[in-house]
Amino acid sequence: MTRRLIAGFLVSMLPVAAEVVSSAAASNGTACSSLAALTIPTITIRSATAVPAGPFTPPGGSSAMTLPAFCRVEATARPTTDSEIKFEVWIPPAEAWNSKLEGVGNGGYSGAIGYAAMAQGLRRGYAVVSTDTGHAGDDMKFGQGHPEKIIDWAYRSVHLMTEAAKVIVRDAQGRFADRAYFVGCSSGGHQAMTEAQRYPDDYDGIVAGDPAHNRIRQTFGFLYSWVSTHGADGKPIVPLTKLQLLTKSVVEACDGLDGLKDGIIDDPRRCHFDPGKLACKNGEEATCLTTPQVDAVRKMYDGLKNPRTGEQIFSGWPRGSEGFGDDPIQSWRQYVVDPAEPMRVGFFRYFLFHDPNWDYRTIDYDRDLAYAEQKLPFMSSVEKDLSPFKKRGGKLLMYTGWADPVVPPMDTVAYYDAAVKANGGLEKTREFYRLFMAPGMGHCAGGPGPNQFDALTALEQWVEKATAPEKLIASHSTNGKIDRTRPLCMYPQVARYKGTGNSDDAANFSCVTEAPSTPVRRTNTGGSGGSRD
Ligand SMILES: [Ca+2]
Repeated sequence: MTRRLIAGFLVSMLPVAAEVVSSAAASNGTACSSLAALTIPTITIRSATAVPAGPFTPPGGSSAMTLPAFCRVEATARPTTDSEIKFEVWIPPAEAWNSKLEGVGNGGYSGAIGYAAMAQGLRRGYAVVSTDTGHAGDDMKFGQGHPEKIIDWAYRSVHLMTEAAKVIVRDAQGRFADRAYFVGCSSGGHQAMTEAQRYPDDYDGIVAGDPAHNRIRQTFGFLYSWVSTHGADGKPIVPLTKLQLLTKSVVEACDGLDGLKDGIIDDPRRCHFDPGKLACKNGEEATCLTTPQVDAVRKMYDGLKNPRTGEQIFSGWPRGSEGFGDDPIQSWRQYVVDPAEPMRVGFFRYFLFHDPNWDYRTIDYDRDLAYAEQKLPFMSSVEKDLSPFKKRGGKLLMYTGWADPVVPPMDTVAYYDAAVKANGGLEKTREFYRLFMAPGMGHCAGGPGPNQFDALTALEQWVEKATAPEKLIASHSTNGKIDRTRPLCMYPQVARYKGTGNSDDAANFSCVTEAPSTPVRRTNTGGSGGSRD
């Protein structure tokens, strides 16, 4: 915020200098409307329009956003005869351009250009690009009979939009962008990891938030979690009120394990709260769990194991993610409990088995997983050797919420731990790839923990000034007012209260390294302290 204000001041206070730069830079560029005449192989530029500063209503958007002036380029990429990848590039005028390109990610299987994220980047001075990933809408039917469209969604669309945006921006400004960054969360985090692994030359710096990049196994995890939490009649076993009861009980039991009673569990791997503690003794009541409810919750925590080999196929969901808020996304509701069928069951029906009537109760977690990983390996981006990205000087900043009810953070941490091994150990990996865990943060945002932070600025400092981020300062707000700040530490470090001063002020915390499974007992408040293993 402050940076943006300062940048705004500089521009407004130095009109003469800005105009000089502008005319010099613009002299080699192509006027916006003339960009429509560019002929890029496999790309069709549908329109190029100079949009004046003021309200702009994006297609399909219900309300206008206020934007600075920009050149709007609408284009379509057709790498195959079955492809129809729409993307847009928004280019600031030369005097407002920060000389950088930002690619922004998508959510879910959403076939929609990320206008809100584009607007954010444009306001900060970036040329920005986003794609609809090659189809419209969130329905996975688009993949039925369209294997090329699945590939477009999985990795091709973001790469092609990036390549095209680089040259379109070059032609508009008369020079290439100095730097290119990608920023995404959830599916956008998956896209971020795909770019780092598959197309290391595309971006100088990448922000990967709550990455859903272990996509195939995550999808099996969704199916298992749904089957585990719904009866034979398809009705949910655990109601919302009991999800919230669970989070409350878990936090009561485990909040103090990190040495500070602040309503946040720093690392749920240290919390071994057993839902059996809430088992009903005298019939069902609002404040207890029935036997089927206890069983369902245990399965959610434990995750999916291969029934034949016992291998952990996908991690469980963290304690503290059950129902920490009222929105469906702030609990297990949106991705597990509320849907009438397992989330992303379309993956099996339309992408894998080509059988719209496939019955998810017939799944064979052993055989079907092997088949999926053989048939659609490109759906996941879990390559651990990131040396091509490191070698080109790329920097990767990953973050995730410890209370994420959608993409389990244990899976993200497991990937990072494995990547550390594959890239020469922690110190060598940190030279280009750092992970920041946000205690009490939900899926990409929200939650009781501090969940607002500027990862992109930290990444830019790293790429452009060789100042590697040791921590990110995050804030938590209630009704728009900041009521807590905390450092998000570089994993495996954790933020530890120094013991004096306001515990809602990041300045009173330091990042320290602790063995992951060693409980800290500086206060006498760990409710389940005696029952941990
Ligand atoms: Ca705590």
